[in-house]
Amino acid sequence: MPTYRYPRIHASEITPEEVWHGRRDWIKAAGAALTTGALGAWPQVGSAAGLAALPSTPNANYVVMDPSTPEKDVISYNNYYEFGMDKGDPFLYAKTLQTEPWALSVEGECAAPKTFGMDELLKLAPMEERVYRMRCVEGWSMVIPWIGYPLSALLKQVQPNGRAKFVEFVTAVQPKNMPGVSSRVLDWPYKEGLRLDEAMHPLTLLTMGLYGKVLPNQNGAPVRLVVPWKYGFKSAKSLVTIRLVEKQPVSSWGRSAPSEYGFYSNVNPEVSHPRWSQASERRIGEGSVFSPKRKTLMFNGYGSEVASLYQGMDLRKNF
Ligand SMILES: Nc1nc2c(c(=O)[nH]1)N[C@H]1C(S)=C(S)[C@@H](COP(=O)(O)O)O[C@H]1N2
Ligand SMILES: [Mo]
Repeated sequence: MPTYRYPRIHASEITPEEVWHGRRDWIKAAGAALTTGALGAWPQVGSAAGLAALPSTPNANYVVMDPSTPEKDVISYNNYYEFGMDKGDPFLYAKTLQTEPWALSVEGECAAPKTFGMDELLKLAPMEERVYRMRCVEGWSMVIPWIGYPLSALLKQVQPNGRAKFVEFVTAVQPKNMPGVSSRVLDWPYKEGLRLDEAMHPLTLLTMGLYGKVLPNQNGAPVRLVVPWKYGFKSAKSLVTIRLVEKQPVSSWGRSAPSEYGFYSNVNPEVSHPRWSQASERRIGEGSVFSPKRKTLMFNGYGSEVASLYQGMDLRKNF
């Protein structure tokens, strides 16, 4: 098994820049292992071995009674179509994603548009650990300890103006590094959108880590969105542009199948996907495929926090 460089100091002593550069060292070490053919055991499923620690403070307001999904499942059962359509593809192929250098541009209807480097993003606001339930539109779910801070902290930096009503999220396209983008399953880049008030909601997390470490590539390194009351596809990975806009943006899934993937895509057990029910879910890592399913909760269990955003709206029409 190749030996990767681990940070040798305690996580709490690491500054954000050291975290970032630790990640780069790891990526270099991994690259060297690749070219020397020393990659027999790459990567160990079990934990995201070798990824730099990302210090954070647990936020006690965001905990889940159910146990967290084992790390090995969180990092090996993924949807990241840029790296293939099978759940195991991102784990196998996303190591080619180029995450250094990285820039995230926040632009559009705002007074102070700005491009942020990772060093800056890592210290923009206090890093929190938040355990969220995640529900994929395909009928499976996980409980994941994410690390990040509210997206609102970033959006406030650019001072949205009065015309900003929606937020568009655009993710990375690296044709040489992403075997999936040669396929026409989706229009690349993968895009998503939220209403401005959804984007500013305290639950909406700009996410840079999970399970105490920086994000594995397959989970959307180096920075992604996490919106826990919506189906998983709204949580766009590997963000490069966040654009404040006046009109409701069209998402990649909405463009490919508008009757199946609505703009809102709030988790709703009462509104079926046209091809399957959304009333229940299989929790990954729990029991077997024969285990009883769990009942899916309205707004994925976050109704007390987000239901007011949709007061008076017909959630069947606005699916
Ligand atoms: N860029 C990009 N982001 C994406 C996807 C994708 O294919 N490409 N898949 C989405 C879907 S369908 C889900 S369920 C979640 C899965 O996140 P995870 O693999 O970290 O659990 O990522 C979402 N973000
Ligand atoms: Mo999903």
